[in-house]
Amino acid sequence: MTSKKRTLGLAVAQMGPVHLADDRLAAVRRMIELMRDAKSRGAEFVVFPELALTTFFPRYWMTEEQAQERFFEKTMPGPATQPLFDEARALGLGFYLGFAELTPQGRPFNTSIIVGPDGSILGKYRKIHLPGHSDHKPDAPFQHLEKKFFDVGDLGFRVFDTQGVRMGMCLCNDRRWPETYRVMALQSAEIVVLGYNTPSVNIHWNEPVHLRTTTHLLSLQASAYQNGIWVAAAAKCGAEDGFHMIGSSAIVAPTGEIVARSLTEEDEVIAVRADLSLGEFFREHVFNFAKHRRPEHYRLIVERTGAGEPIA
Ligand code: ING
Repeated sequence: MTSKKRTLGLAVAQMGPVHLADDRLAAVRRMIELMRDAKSRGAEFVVFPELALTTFFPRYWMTEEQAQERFFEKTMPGPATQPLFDEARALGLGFYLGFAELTPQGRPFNTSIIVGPDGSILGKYRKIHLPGHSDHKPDAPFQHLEKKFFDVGDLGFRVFDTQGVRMGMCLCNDRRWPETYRVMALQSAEIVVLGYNTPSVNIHWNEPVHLRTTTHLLSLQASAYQNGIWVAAAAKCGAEDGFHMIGSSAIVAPTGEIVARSLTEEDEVIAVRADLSLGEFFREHVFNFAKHRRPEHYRLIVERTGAGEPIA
């Protein structure tokens, strides 16, 4: 049985370092160049990184007020980001963008949006799995203060219809948690897009550097296969003011295979024509949720937060 081919020109726009001295306009200018490059490769949708407009500021100790003043967006689009929306509309491109959001009520979130090819914001997501810590670790080589600077996301994991596909989104650490993708696959997601900023060095233990890339790709590949979805992940990477973050931006097919991967740790576009019917085969057979799942045996996943005693 062959499904009618449905495809989407899917690109990931990896970004190299954004330094403390770089302002949003410099980042947006780079992103506009990446959009044009993606368009020239047949892209219809482009994925940008997490916190794409600024340096990864959770690595620095400061007050919440200082962070919000310098690194958060009070409006989206705002004066600095409007040119990105204008360019996307001119090129007829949809896109995903990660940024730090300060709501009108003063709540801080690590946020991403999906924007349609007409420049309208179709969906918003606020990061749920916040890694790191909220206390100052003066002896650490750098901080990872996402639990200090951001509230836990309050919008859940949702799926949006855009450009003829069912698209879900998440952010960085979310990609390591299987629940993230399963909740969106249960909403019939066909593609999950995400951005990330992943330090090469683990401040908690001397984790071998290669493991960061291994676990990053493993998370994408396993989740794509186990949910019959495409996964597209965009890094902001390279050494930001000397603090290195991994690249390995990738587009993964529902087979779990990496079909495109970045070669550099700089601004770089990778692009594929994603065959959405590929996911249908896996969701129809191996991972036919309706036919094979048994939620009555999965209750612990929702009832327990941490690991506890074996059930009697
Ligand atoms: N960064 C890292 C990430 O999840 C991390 C933090 C790395 C946590 C490795 C655990 C292991 O890729 C962000 N921003 O979430």
